[in-house]
Amino acid sequence: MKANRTYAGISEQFSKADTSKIVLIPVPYDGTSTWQKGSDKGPDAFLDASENMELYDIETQTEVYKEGVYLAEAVTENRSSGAMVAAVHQTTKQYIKRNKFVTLIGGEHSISIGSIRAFNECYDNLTVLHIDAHADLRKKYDETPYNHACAMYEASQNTNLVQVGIRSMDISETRVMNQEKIFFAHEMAANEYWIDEVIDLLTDNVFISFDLDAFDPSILPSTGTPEPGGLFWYETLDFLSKVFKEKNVVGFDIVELCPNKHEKSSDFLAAKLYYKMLSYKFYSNDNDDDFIEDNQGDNDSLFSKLNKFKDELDD
Ligand SMILES: [Mn+2]
Repeated sequence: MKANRTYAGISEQFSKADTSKIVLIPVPYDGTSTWQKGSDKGPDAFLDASENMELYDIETQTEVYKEGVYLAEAVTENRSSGAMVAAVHQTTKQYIKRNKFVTLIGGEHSISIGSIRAFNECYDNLTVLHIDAHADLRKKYDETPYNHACAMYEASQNTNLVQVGIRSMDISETRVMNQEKIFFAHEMAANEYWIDEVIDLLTDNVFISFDLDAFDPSILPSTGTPEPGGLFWYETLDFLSKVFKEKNVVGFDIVELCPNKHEKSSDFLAAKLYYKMLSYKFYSNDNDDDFIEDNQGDNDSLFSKLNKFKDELDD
């Protein structure tokens, strides 16, 4: 990555580590993908596109970058997928403890094993809202539990995993999936209430793991394993804005951008998706500031697991 680079080219004033409310961790990892390689180039393409994006969000009438976005040093550990997951876990947890809103850009989906592990250790009763074409529920693949095809297995065992947009899986994964908490794309296409039904299954604390191949390949072709029949832009934004409004989204990752130098619109969509998610987060937060602050004290509820870091946070 270029030296002194900032997210979206924002000025130093809004990108300092200590004052930024938001941290963006790039994880340019592509060790286990099985078909098209190249998601290791995702973070750079995402950042390039972000630099060419308008920073006023029309819908919320906000400029969320003014909350501060710190571009963390990329996690480049790639000696093995297990070592990468451990490094992502450690880095993510370090920034959660500093009370940042932590976001990650991949890289392939196995990075989420590390980010989800960190959030699950820090927040009570965590929901992982998994938006993807693929179920990613294999316990092992190619002799490792840290393959991208296994990205959600751990979450299926120890979080409230809710899966949305799924349209590709192996029969073995049907034994792991929770039928009540999986929204298949073909059913969503015929169910106008799917958004409300998903939200009803979420606990208060939600981590979103967004695999870009959830989108229809007609609007996002540059991904490792494109699958027909995916989500479109406005229904996705409608869904996300409601999740951010009704739940405490504690962080998110966006993965599987596999850039193609002849097709930049996918990079731009990823960049815009990220910015929309931040805009929704801080728009809803600003509207409930008192609520959030009240809960950060000795109260339990949303931030209770964070209390164990209280001494470190007070430093
Ligand atoms: Mn996928």
